Amino acid sequence: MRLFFAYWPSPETAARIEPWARRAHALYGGRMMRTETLHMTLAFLGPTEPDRVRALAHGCTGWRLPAGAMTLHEPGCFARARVVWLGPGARDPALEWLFQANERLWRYLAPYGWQRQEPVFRPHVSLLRNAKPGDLSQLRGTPVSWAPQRCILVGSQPQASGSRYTMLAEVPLEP
Ligand code: 2AM
Repeated sequence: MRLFFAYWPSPETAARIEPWARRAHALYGGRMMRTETLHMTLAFLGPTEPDRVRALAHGCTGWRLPAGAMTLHEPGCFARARVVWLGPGARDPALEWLFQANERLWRYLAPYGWQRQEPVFRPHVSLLRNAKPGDLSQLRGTPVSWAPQRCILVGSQPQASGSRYTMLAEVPLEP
């Protein structure tokens, strides 16, 4: 099973992101993320053996991650991966807590044998997969305010219709 940690939106927040996904789908095609699977990955760990999954699912419940607020309003894409996403603006102020959460998570992970894989953290919520991203300035919508309340350790199993996600554990957030 592949593992990742992600901030998981409430159903209400996910419902406010969903219109962005619909509009993106009309513009760029591909496969829309289902509303209940929308998330912001903080750390992707990749394929992991069951023993390590169990140890991590137990250990991470004793961690603490920063909490804060952001506004999702800037569309972006990973053209080669054919992903279209929505993120906080790259230059938005007051996002330090989010980058600190990412840093702290990788520090917690080091004793478990994981090192940061991507050099740069690009906070985003994927909207489409297998898309053909075009002019992103056409993708507009209502900004979505989001103060994440949950950080989840997720197991992902690839399937023909898209990955199946299992929530394995929850990392407490700072009050
Ligand atoms: P993405 O949405 O930008 O594709 C589960 O696959 C989650 O982990 C997704 O949110 C995905 O980001 C993220 N992820 C980060 N790096 C990944 C990688 N190398 N392979 C698969 N997923 C990755």
